Amino acid sequence: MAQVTHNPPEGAAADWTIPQDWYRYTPQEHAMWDHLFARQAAMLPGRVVPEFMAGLDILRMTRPGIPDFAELSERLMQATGWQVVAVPGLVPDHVFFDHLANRRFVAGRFIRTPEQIDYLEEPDIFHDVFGHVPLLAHPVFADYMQAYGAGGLRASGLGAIERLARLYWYTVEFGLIRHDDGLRLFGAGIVSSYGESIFALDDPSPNRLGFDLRRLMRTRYRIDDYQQTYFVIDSFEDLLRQTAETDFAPIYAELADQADLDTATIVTEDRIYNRGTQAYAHAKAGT
Ligand code: HBI
Ligand code: FE
Repeated sequence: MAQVTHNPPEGAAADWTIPQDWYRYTPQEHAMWDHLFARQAAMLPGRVVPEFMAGLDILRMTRPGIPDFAELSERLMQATGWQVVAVPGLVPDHVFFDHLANRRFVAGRFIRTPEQIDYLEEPDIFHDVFGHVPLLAHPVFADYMQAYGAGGLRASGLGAIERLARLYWYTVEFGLIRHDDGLRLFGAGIVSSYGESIFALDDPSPNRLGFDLRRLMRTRYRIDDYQQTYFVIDSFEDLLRQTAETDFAPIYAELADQADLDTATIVTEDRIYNRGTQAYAHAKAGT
């Protein structure tokens, strides 16, 4: 991830928010959103957790064009007390955590260009809003996201941001979930990417391992390619139960002298849904 400075950029408020200026989007930018939306909406049913598709309906995101954050936030506020605010790009960790702890999801307002359609450095509005926002309409996941923000503010003081960032990465960004007879996608980094929505579920290459908080917090991740390991949660309720009530300080202390695990490693305690072939070569991945 690009490094962020610690003063809000020109034109941003002290909390790094900026106006979305929805009226300034061009027809080409709306068309880019519609293209990306149509591609994912056609391939996700049956692959993504059903609550994600329900969120698209609850928030009326199936309407064409880039969503107007004011309208989106009105519906989201009614559903779970969350709102979506625009920021220039990545914000400092403590700013990010503070927004989440106050049920404000920070989203980029720019959309990728045709040249960037399958890879871009920073999350754009399609990653942030299509990827992250639908599940914020789900009460349990909404509570988990707020608990994560509160946990982040606590972790900042404990020098445990790196461990906690792995929890976000392997659930909110790249999480899988058990469903009936199989696995389903829910991580925003996956569901906003055509290629990874297929790879994460169907490809024999990556490991798919049962969620284990301590083990996950020791596991490194890659930021510019498909994951070599995906973690599978049993349910959003279970994820919330394992994280919301838990003060992570003892866990950080317990992990302090345990070495990190590389992205593709499997350990004996792992619940293995798929032992990956790791055949996928490192390449610029789709977002
Ligand atoms: N800023 N805008 C934005 N979006 C993110 O997802 C984000 C961020 N800053 C920090 C961050 N994510 C992660 O490193 C946190 O888990 C710490
Ligand atoms: Fe994201």
